[in-house]
Amino acid sequence: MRRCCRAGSSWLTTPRFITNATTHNFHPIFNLCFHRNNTSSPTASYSRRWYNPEQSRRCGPDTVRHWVEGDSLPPGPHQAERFTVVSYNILGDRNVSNHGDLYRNVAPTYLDWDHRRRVICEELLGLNPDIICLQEVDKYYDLLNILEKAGYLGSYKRRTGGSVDGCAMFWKAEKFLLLEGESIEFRQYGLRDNVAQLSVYEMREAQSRRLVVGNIHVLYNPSRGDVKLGQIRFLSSRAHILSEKWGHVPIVLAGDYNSTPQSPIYKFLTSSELNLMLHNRKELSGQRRCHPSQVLGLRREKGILFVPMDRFFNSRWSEEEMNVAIGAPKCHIAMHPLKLNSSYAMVKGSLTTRDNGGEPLATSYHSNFLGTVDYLWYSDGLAPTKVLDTLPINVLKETGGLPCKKFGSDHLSLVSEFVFLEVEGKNEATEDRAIS
Ligand code: KL2
Repeated sequence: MRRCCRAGSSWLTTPRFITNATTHNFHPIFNLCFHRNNTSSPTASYSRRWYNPEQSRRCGPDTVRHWVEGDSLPPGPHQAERFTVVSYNILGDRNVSNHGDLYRNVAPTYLDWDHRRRVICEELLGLNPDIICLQEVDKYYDLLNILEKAGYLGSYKRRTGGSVDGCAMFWKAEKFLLLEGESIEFRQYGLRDNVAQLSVYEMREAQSRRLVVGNIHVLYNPSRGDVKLGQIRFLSSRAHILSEKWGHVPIVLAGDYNSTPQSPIYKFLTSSELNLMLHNRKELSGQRRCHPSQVLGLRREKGILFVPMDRFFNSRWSEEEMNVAIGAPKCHIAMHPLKLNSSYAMVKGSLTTRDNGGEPLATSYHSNFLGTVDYLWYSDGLAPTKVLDTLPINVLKETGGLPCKKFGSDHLSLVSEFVFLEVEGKNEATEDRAIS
């Protein structure tokens, strides 16, 4: 039985968080943990004609996120072997200016990097996670400066090409030792300028507990599902190789997959394979169905009569696109080697925040998109014990768009606690082989 977490839980910052949640006051937890003396609030004047101070005011008390606990596990040695992971697309500062039209409902103060950096770091430090996976990082050293004072080490991989942002991972030095780190430049495999990171960690207090963590920001282009599939396939395959190398260790894959829970790409992630002949290559990611006016029911889908024809004509795959998606010639089935579950889907939350499959209704909101693209995937050998629920659509709607006063990005952070499980057949010999 799953339940919403209330005061009295023993985990990390939870009791304070829940206490504050119930009093609808988000600030004290952050003040306790970070910038104790920083009481500053945004002071810029709101002069742009579209800014609605009423909307911004409402981005306050309602935007409380609640912890949801998963099925309780029988007591055992694994109780101590828990860790928390955050996946967070923090919205690159350069992307704010490059895609200004997406944030026309947002007060300029809330788009300002100094403000966003403060809010993002307060949130992260308040959560006190063991591993942080960020995407769209273009001010890595700003974040490292703050996070290393809180005991984190970090690694960064910038995208190739003209982009200035990339992926960053931070981990608690006192909790995890980095055994191996790898970064992936998808360009090297003809898969665009996106990047990903993979790290192998060992728990300092339980050295038999090792973990592979991946962090990816998948290509945005809604039409190029073939490239998205190729990138995800490649990341899974590298994660699998690292997992085998270090003794069949469990895997967490965090990131922004630029694909929705209703999409064929999501199905590919959960079922480990996808028959491409059954899908329109331009509709693999589901992104096109997430315009806020569609999601909020303000507008009917345009040209609905023509959709079937459109799908028919676009469903043909060229040999090259098949190759990009699958990585092997003359094959229609894309495959990846992992057995993955999504932590939010496995720890069901409030019906106001989740879809039928348990995924958040939205992890990202701006003028052109309201939906879910971020995930925390995990393999056998782990179980999610709690997740930080996202926000109901009506609450997001009231913000008028992200970022807002309390949330420093156009995405929400995803946060999950995991526990290591005993895996049948795991023995010392396997571990010894991995070390040698
Ligand atoms: O969807 V994102 O935002 O994960 O939140 O990933 C990309 C988009 C990010 C990096 O490429 O920049 C955003 N329209 C809207 N957003 C865009 C576009 C676009 N044409 N191009 C890039 N992004």
